[in-house]
Amino acid sequence: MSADVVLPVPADESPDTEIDHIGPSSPPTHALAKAPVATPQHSVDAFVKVFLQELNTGQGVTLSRSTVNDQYLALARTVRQYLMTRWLETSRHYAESGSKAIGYLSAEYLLGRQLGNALLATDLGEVAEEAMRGCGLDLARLRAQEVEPGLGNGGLGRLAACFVDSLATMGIPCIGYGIRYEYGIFKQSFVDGRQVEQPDPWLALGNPWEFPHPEASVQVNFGGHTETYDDGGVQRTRWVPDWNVVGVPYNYMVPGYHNGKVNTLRLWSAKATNAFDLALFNSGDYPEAVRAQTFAENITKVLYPEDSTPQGRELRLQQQYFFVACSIRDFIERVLGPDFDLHQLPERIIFQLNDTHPVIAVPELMRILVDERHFEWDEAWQITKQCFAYTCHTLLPEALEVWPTELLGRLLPRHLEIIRRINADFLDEVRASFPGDEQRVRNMSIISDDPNSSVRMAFLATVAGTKVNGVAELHSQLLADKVLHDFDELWPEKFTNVTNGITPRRFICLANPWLSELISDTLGVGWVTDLERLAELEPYAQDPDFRRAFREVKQKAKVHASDILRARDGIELPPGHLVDIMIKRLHEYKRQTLKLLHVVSLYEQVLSGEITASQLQPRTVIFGAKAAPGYWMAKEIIHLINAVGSVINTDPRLEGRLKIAFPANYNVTLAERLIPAADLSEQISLAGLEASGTGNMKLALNGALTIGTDDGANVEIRRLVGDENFFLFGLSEPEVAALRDSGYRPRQYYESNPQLRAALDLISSGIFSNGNREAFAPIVSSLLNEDRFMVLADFQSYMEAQLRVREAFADEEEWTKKAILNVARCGFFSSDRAMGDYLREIWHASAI
Ligand code: 26V
Repeated sequence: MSADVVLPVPADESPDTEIDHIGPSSPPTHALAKAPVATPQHSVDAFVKVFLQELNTGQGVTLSRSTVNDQYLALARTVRQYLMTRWLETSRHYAESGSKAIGYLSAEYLLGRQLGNALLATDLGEVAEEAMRGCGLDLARLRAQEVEPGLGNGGLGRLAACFVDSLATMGIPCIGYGIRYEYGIFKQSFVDGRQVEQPDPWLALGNPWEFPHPEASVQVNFGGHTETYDDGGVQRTRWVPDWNVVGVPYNYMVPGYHNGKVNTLRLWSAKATNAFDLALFNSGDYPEAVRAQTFAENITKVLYPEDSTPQGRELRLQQQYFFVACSIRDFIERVLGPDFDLHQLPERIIFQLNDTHPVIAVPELMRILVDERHFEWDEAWQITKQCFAYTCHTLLPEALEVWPTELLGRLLPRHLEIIRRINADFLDEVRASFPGDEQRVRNMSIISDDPNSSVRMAFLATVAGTKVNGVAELHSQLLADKVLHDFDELWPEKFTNVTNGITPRRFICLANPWLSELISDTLGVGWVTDLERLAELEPYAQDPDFRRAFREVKQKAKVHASDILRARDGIELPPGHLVDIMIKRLHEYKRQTLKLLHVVSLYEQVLSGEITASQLQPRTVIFGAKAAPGYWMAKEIIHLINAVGSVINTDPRLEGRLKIAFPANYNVTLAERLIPAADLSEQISLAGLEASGTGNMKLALNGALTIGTDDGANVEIRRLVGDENFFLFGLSEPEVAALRDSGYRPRQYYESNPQLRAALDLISSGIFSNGNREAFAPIVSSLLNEDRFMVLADFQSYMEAQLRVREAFADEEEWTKKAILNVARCGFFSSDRAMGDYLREIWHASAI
């Protein structure tokens, strides 16, 4: 890899640093190390010195006049300096080794805050804390100033962030490629209980973690037509585009944990090209020139929500092509260099396609090889096939991307031609393997004709990828058996599973310092990079002292979460409550309504006198969820959760024993605060629909017990932690399929289950809507009439499982044992393990 990733070099002459407000430990006057790229020493004095220098020369302020934002920026730049040398060295080392790299192509990275992670990776937490104290500042306050980069929607984006963290920690050469959205996932607030979206201008206060490299910009073309020409007797095709933009790379550091390695995340930002502006400007149409510029820069303006509107779709395809075109060009021409022989490309790179979003990279590489580098088609295809692997992250049919050929052909005419040829060759292969089976040929065609001609991106990825993987065992099996069944029959060896994982650095060390300390005191520190070592905690489940310590950890986390919720949302977490957490995107298949029906039913049972309030296990149910702005039903469900919350939270008949807390704007930072406080983890999707889930892993690793269906990675969690430490309920995937086939009639459940009927009737009664009986009718009627996700079918089983939870929680010692065993048995869910699986099974690469 070229050493183009590092820019600033700490000054070797220290400027005048100011020394007011520093307290007892004034910075010494000795200068920084004289080497041009030096790592400052790990001493408090040295740290303070660099910090003040950054404040003075970076922000242009003195400490006494600085704002919290100035202080945060200076601190971030200080920590950054400690990573610089390592970044340079890592890049140089990778480049010199000539080894195979991973190009992780992802339209989303949900990174979370950077400062804490950088301090953790460099082991500078205590130094920074003391240094800030010495300056009269509070590290926690400065950390809170950071706006997290919310460049993702949910699990898929967070997974990408966990994966690049693990690869850096394992010393694997990887560049994460993606999009530098100017606005990330919207900010959510509630007005009268309804979701309101505001833009997320995360860059507004400055971003100390990025390094723009305009000199490494890449031109990206769009539109126009193709033409053939004669090249000394060889017929070739060229693309004659009619507009273009420039992609500017912004590099981000991805620090490995305590290993001196820093990998690169390279996010692309779109800018108008000069030529583009000039042509219009010269035509005398200035407003049009400005409009054109805005148009170009719109490409990376905003992150798309999961279910974008048709108007947004064209822009989304532009985003996809934009970032993969930049990334492939960058890797081939800047990382490998212009003289590299592309016959050897598969020895140097494997591009992992994070879902179908980057799949247009496949025809782009073919175009480069065939049209620009004049490879024979077959040879180009042999190379291309080895350079890609595809991860599928869903089973929902509506989430499998297709692009109308009309749109694709208009935006990327040459790519559509290439896709057609790939498809034609592929269908010949299908015909050869299954002679006479034209129905199969139609079913497998990358280009479908029903109802309109469109390109099925998952099929293209499957045809091109060396491997296709799902993200948990059940998901991978359903992919091979159902969604991509025909492909599995043709190429069974292509299909594999890699169960997701999460990084223990962010989701245990950073999020839960109390648990981390207990584990490290018990086992030593090795578990952070070898999470299976948590198994050594298992015997401690029998140790009453350890159990007490474990409960104290949970208690501290609850107090901390409670402080955060009070300050952030004015929410009180009553002490002594079971903390029951459901945090994930709002989607009908995830069934937040089922959780809500449980709460409403308990309320109804108290109102009707079936139980007394004193029989309730004191419990606070915490929801965290954003709904896609265009997903009407999801937004109605948010409204209902808030409406139920505002009634039950203030009804004295419940004696404060049942509460709903729904903090707005759930994001990675809030997840880090809530997860350690959880007693119960809600993983209640309809079986067969949650590809994996990763919140389930984070919660279990922080000592929450799961109530869940046999879905996604819950299956593996339950197998590992044991039936007795997991609250299973609900239909299994085959049962769901059978019920669907036999004709599911939700109303029957309503009619035959008095508790369910009473809960739904209570919602319809208007009690949660000031007497308005119509307010939530669409939700109730969708449950009664369609219930696509079988909430009513699973209600009874869920209620029974919740009774088992209640009973188990009443026995504090037994509950603690179960919680400890969850932690001890979930080491498998480290993203380090997941990366190991990818490296062995898919990438055939290793640490260097
Ligand atoms: C996409 C769409 C698009 C259109 C309509 C609604 C809809 C709903 C869901 C999606 C899912 C996008 C892909 C995704 O985020 N999948 C998640 O990936 C996680 C990481 O593998 C995994 O843990 C989650 O189970 C899976 O939902």
